[in-house]
Amino acid sequence: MHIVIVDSSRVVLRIVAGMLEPRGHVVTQFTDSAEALAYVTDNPAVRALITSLEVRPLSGLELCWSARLLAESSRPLSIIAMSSARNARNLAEALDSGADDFIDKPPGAEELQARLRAAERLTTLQGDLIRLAETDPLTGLLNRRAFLHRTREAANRTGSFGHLCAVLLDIDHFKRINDEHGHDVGDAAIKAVAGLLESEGISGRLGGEEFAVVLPGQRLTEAEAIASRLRLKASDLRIRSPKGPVRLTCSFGISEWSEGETIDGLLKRADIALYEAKTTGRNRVVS
Ligand code: GH3
Ligand code: MG
Ligand code: MG
Ligand code: MG
Repeated sequence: MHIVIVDSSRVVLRIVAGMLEPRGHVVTQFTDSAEALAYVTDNPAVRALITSLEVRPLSGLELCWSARLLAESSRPLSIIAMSSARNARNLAEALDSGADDFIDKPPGAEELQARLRAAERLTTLQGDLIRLAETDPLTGLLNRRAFLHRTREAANRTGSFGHLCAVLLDIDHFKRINDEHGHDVGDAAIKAVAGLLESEGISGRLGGEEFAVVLPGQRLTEAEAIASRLRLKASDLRIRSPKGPVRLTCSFGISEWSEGETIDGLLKRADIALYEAKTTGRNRVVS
């Protein structure tokens, strides 16, 4: 596990790290609690935060609370408070501030390792549940809800001066593929198109054979270039079927976000563009 430990004393940090590193854990040490929070925020691979209650500039309780907010935004993270003054009040305050567990400072090696094994069981389960809740099982892309959530987060980060575009795409005459080749070949077609999108921005399956890609940091012309490339790649696909390779095309609609617009509004405009692509002949990109 990647573990962050926070204490005002380098000696304590070294002692705790010395209990964890030989067990294969990756340990990052901080004496400054604000720096620790920034690091945990920026590094999603961190699975456990062990913080002394006696730290600065954020108090240990404040750090627990901020870390709890991270953990609640779909992030598997175990928070363990540590204090040399272990009493019922400290313990209750730490747990009420978002800590999952409480240990003595300095902890006993055996106890610390056992508590981390318990923490690891929970964060692994939490990670599995988050993945299940966010993923479309057929394609492995984000499902609609997770896609919208990530897109809103990206728009919040983009602010007034940044760019962000949405691309909606839909397989053309998909019903024919299902009708002529069966549902399994239809599913394979959906997976193949999804495979083209995996590496592009924030990509999700909105439903059926309709997908969306949100491209943070991209202007309209860049999004158009990406969609044109995807359009060609889709028309190059050959889906295996008992009757021989099946070909398909996709239609694309693009919109560019401007600050103040809702994500629903942005996607609605991309959908109108997609509709135009469908009604003007399909296998095209409209923005
Ligand atoms: P258009 O070019 O206008 O998009 O035509 P279309 O035939 O693709 O039209 P439409 O979007 O209405 O058809 C979608 C079909 O996709 C209807 C539904 O039966 C099928 N479908 C939805 N989800 C799945 C799925 O998970 N697997 C398969 N095989 N088919 C699905
Ligand atoms: Mg349709
Ligand atoms: Mg379709
Ligand atoms: Mg459709």
